[in-house]
Amino acid sequence: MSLLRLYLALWVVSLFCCGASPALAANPNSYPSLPVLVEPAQTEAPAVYAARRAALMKEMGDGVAVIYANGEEDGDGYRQGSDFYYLTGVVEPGAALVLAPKERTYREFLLLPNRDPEAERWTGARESIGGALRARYGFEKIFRTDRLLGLMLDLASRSSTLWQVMRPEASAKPADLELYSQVSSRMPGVSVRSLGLSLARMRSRHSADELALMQHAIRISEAGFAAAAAEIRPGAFEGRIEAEAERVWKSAGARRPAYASIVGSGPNSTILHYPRSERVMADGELIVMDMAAEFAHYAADITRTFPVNGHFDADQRAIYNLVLTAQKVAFSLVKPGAYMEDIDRAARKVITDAGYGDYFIHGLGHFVGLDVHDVGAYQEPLAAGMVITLEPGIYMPERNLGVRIEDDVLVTDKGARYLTDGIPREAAEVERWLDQQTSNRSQSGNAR
Ligand SMILES: [Mn+2]
Repeated sequence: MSLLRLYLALWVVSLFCCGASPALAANPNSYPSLPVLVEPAQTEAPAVYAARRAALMKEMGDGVAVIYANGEEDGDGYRQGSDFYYLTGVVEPGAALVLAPKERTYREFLLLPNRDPEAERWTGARESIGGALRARYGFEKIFRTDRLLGLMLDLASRSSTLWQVMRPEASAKPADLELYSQVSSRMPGVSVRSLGLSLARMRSRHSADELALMQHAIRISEAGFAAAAAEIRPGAFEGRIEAEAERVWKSAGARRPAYASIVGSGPNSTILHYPRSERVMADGELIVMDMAAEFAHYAADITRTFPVNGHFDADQRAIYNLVLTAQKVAFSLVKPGAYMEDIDRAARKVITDAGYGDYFIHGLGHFVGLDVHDVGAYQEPLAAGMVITLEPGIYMPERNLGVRIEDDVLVTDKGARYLTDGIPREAAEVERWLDQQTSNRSQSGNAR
């Protein structure tokens, strides 16, 4: 725990000393202090998750809910499902959470898969159920998952509403509904009801500690951009830009990129999710970099578009400024009570009025949080504590010219604030900053 904090402190200090990003150094107030994190999973204190479970149980009122862990393996290991993680902080695969607010004494149950000593030789030892594990996870009742159906039947016999809390997926029958139909096939009279957007609404309104983690994810992402920018030049390989950024994030404690990095130069700048990063960039082109880190489970989401040779030509500058203007108009509208739809429409109007409406082919933005495309009530008014992206873009394949500018914006009590204020957006500042990153590289003797 203390080691991690020491590490983070050293990292922040090193950032100031090396002048990697003057914008950051000029703005020390933008470093909220991080919550105490529990290594190695980088979770918060058990009480934080207990309070979230209590809030959700208040919404339920009665009945029973199961929330499955629902995580996925990717190249960087197991990533816990965000609903389950938000409510437990537990990062083990195969787990489930059961909530039963009407019970007299024990209202929440954590279920973990059986131990498997042979598998644990390969993937690491798991703890036995006991006092130590209960204290660490903040649950008085921890069972094995083979007891799940029996537990559900017992709880539902006293309070017969089964709540669907997790957002249903389009692709398959959700695991919770599958379990609920097993319960109802054994026990007549139970009903399944949806809590709708309750958990999504909770997740989208971030606490101060969550915002500190997201701000940190953004700061290390920005440091990655600074390192990557020093490598941008005619003849450079797209993959080198991606590798530099990811190296910096991982060195700073990020487990993984928040999403597959998109680094596209020239014609690739017009491909929204260009996945390959294998082209050699040329003089006179633009490079779009949509890449950011995940830190302690929280995502950042940042896109910058830079000129490969360090200077925008007149055409590029005009398109760039148009996209930037659309983003500024959008930002000016972000405040509690505003609707995403209206902000999208206003930004789109800027681009459409200039004659480029057909080249802005995606939505303006989305919530960011535990997931990069986070849950939230998109049709409801914005509220303080929410973080959204503003990412207008223009993509013209016939001119090999794509521009996207994406920032993460916090809805505050009165308006909004850019959380991603560590990398410049104005074209002239971008050019100066690129020049600075390149000379930092030569001075530090890293030129290769
Ligand atoms: Mn985005």
